[in-house]
Amino acid sequence: MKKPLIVITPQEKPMEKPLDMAKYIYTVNFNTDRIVKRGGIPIIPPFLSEDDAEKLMERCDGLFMTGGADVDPSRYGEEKQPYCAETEPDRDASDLALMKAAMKLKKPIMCFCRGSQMANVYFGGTLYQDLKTQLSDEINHPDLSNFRNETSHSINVVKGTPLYEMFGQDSFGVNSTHHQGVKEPGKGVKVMATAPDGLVESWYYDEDGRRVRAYQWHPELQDDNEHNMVIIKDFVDACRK
Ligand SMILES: [Mn+2]
Repeated sequence: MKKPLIVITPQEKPMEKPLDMAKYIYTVNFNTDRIVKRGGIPIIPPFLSEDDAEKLMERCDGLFMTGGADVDPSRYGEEKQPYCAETEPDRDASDLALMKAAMKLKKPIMCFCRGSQMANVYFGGTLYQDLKTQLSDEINHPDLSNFRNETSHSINVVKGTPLYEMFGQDSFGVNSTHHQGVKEPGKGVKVMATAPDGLVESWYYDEDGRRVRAYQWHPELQDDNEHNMVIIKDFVDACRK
């Protein structure tokens, strides 16, 4: 069976504090491990120019847009507010270059957390810079109490979407470690699931043979969970085609 080569978007390396470095390695290991377990071969490049992003994507089979820092609000035409956290402009540029290349070359794309936000911005959408300030505090989306691996809140799945077809369930639980989220969906972005406060928790894009699946939670951190195993396998299988 073909083993797809999957590009994982890199994070900025926080070299200043040992704890940040430990967190960085921890996150990288989770992302690569899940791809290996579902039958793919992960590749983490450094930040890339548009030209090199396209040359790399030509040789690979799919793109995994990972979690991380806040997207710079200038990318969606807003001023950065005090409640927006630290941004990584170099990472935004590299992520967008890889996204553009994968879209052009029609390679499947899977997005988790920040990846889902970045991809929505790619399609011209906007983000909440802080959910508690701008949407509601009904749900504790930035739930850091559970070490990322337990269910934080439920989601309502939209019938007729790929996520509904995957499980045939109206609702299930997800983890939640984000303080930002999709405000206005971009062009072609279709909502697959929402949180009880109405926030978009999952969306997809299927046009002209292009395939994007986006999830606001962290399936890679809750890998023994029946839903998350299938979500990652679904992507790796799509990259194999
Ligand atoms: Mn959430």
